[in-house]
Amino acid sequence: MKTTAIYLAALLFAPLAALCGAAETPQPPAQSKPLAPSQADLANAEAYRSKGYNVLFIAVDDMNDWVGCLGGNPQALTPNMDRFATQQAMVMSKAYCASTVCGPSRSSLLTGKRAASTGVYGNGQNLKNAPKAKDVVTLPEYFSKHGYFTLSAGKIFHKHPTANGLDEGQWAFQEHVNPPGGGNGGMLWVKSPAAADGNEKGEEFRWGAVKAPVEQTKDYIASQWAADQLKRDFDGKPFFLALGISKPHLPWEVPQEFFDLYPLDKLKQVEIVRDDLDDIVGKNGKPLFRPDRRFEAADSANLHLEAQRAYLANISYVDYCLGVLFDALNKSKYADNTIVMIWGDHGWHLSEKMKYGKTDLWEESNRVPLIVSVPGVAQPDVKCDGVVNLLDMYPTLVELCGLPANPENEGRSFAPLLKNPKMEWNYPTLTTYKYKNHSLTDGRYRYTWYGGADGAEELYDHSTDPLEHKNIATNPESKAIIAGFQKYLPTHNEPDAPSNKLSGADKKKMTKGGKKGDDE
Ligand SMILES: [Ca+2]
Ligand SMILES: [Ca+2]
Repeated sequence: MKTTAIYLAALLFAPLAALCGAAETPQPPAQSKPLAPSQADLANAEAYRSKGYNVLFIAVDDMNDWVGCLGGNPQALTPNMDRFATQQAMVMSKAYCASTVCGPSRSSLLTGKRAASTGVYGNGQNLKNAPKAKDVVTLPEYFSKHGYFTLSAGKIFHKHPTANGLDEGQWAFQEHVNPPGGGNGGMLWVKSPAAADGNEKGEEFRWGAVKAPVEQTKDYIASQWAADQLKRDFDGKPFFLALGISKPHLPWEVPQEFFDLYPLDKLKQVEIVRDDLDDIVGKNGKPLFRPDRRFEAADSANLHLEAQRAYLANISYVDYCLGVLFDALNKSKYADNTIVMIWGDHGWHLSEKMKYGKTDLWEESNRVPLIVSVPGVAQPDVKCDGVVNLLDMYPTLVELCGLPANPENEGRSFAPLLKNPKMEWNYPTLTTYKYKNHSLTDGRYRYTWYGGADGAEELYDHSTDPLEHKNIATNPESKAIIAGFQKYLPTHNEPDAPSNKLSGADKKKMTKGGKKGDDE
């Protein structure tokens, strides 16, 4: 295994140009290569399918598009994911989450149902308490039911406290582990704009360098655990192996060497457009949004650049951990018949729209990384512009693995796109945040309707305004475009599912056990 030092040295040689201003721009797929798989590829795919593909399902918590091959921030150093995309995988460059926070995003993609169908809209709603979700066969259970061996480590389902301890979706897998070890070993330094601002409420908005070497940190250990599973036989069954990576979720605490990849004096800050929120108004003409408290704290402490560097450092850390798994997969007997799906559960704002966080229905919160390897089917080194949703992963995996379609699935299999990334694919996709607030994109426009508020609207044209600065919803010529989108809004909006409720005694029991649910 490579040592961190060798890895970092390699990192620093090649992509330093990116840090010095020669920004890497995403390259279009090489035109000399055929974009559809050949007949031989398809025949191979059939052979694999008859054996049963394995599935490696990798969730990265709060990772937005600041990944080299996604182009969200050209300064991001992610050589392992980039190499994986170049050599083995297709990048779905217009992939969106079904909801913009962990809980409902994951509940949706794992049940295969929209938030508007289950009423699971927030992190405090366990799908097991939702009348419309509790009996749905989730993605891993469906694979288990059809002959797969299913196992997981880390956060796949959102975590919820219950009277019987922490529910982390362990019931959905034949094996679920939290690999032992994995801590910070104390902190070398920490920084928090909230503290600088005297704003204690923003306390969780912090970053710093941990003392532990990378090999002793949580995500490295989890990746190594997943790598080790690839030496197993699973009783001759195909496997569905799910790995949940915990960073770049706050707090942004990783070893110092990942911060060192981004010298502050070379780094470019995201441009802040101070009047960006002024054109998003309710029916009463008043602004719907104001700068969030994390933004205000970073702004008054002048820590935007350091915050953005910390997020980049965390993404490079994640990339390093995933490298361990990619190496192990390529050396394993499963290299040629394993589907890999790497996905982030929602996006993240880093000062855009004067916000640090997720939740709102803009491109930065809605767009997610989705990198897919299907040996023999999905041509590597291709960026596919078809609009897809994380909700679509369930039916896609079912189709690719040759399982019977699940009629309960509300997503659409994008297996055809993986086979032919240039095919016509005109399906606007939906992202929901809380009851009745929906956003749709068709790859050119984003339309958002705040039905949970007073019906305020936003419309952006990405062909001229990719950063969504100019809301054109009230322009007369937008009427027809908006009417076109409205056809795709859910016709049913399920009321909120019950919130997690614990008695005082239960809470005590949970605290004693040192385990609680995840707020974010
Ligand atoms: Ca998340
Ligand atoms: Ca604006």
